Amino acid sequence: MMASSSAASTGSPGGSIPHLDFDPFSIEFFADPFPTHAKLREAGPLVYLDKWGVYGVARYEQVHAVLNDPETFCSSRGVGLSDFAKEKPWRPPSIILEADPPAHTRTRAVLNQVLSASAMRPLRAHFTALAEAKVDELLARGSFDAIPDLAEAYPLSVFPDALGLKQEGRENLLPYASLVFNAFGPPNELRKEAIERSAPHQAYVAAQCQRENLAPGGLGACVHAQADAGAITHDEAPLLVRSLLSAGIDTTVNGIGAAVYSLARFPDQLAKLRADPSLARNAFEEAVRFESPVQTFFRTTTREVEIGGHAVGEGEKVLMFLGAANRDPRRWENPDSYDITRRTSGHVGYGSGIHMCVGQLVARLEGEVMMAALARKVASIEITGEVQRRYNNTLRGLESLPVTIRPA
Ligand code: 8QM
Repeated sequence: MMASSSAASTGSPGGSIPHLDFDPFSIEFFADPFPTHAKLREAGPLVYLDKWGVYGVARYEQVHAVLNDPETFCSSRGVGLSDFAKEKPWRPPSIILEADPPAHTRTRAVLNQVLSASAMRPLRAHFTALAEAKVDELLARGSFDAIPDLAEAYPLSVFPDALGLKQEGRENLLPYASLVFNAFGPPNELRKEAIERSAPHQAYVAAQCQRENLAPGGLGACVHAQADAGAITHDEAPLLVRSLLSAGIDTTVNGIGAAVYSLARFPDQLAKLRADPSLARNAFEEAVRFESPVQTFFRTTTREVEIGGHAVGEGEKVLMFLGAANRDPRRWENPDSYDITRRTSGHVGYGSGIHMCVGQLVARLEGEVMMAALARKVASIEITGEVQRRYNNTLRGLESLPVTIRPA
């Protein structure tokens, strides 16, 4: 990465804004983002990324501040690079993610209810049983690929059923999610190829959002029931179900993948978890901080604003490096160590403020029960082959993690 010193002066009190010319959506960066994250944080509280003509924040303080000022840093112009005020979105915008108050307040309230703590209670026993069954099955095999066979297989075994999806067509779920997260990025190969191939995945998702395709009693049906209750209109319900299909699977796949990869790399932490399985929930949370499966999001400025002592105009895109904030040494002690006993609260892996992950209780439930099953049943996780990374404009995770596990 190179930082040019020919930054244009803004005349703001902090001096000139550092201009950086690296591509935060390149394969080289995705392969090892951490040295560049450090340079981004050290360059200053605000940088300008020449490659895409956007501002960037990588320090915890500024990322947190941007996330918690939704009036100034709006979502309704898109949370990817594309500015919906200037470009047509690739799909009808999400009515929760890509919305601002007051519109957001109403849709958020609905998903808050559908995904509330009381909605989790009836799911817990089944999610636990399937996590235990998955670990038993994998122990019987001994050697397997922890990405398809665990990180993907487990969420796919619980979440689509919880939603009430029919069996047919579920192979579209991961490709659709991968598309959604690639589409937040710039018009690079990852985004263009994903959109080119997207028609069948979009058609599948659109159909599954309809009430007649959602099993009674499931989370999808609950969203439609909220329309009966008058909280949203009947045409909004399918779009909110679409949000669950967009954000509900690949995120937990990469969260669980991060947790298993972390336990495999840091056997002392697996030992701690085995000694005290009540650490399961925090072990998952720490993996979300440590790997930050959702690496970045944008906001768009609604007015002139100061960030880190620099003036930023209206209508500018600001890229938030959640993964860099989650390892900012200004905020975290030993940020680069995976420590399952750390106080993880305040990490921005689920965002912060009014848009903070509405599905976080589902994610934590899946993560916790899988970590608890591993804690109770598995003595060791050994990486036995080449670890391959999966590249996506927003998601950080692996394509392949060959492991051998031994029973406790
Ligand atoms: C990312 O479609 C949506 O509403 C939606 C899509 C992606 C996300 C969230 C919501 C943050 C997990």
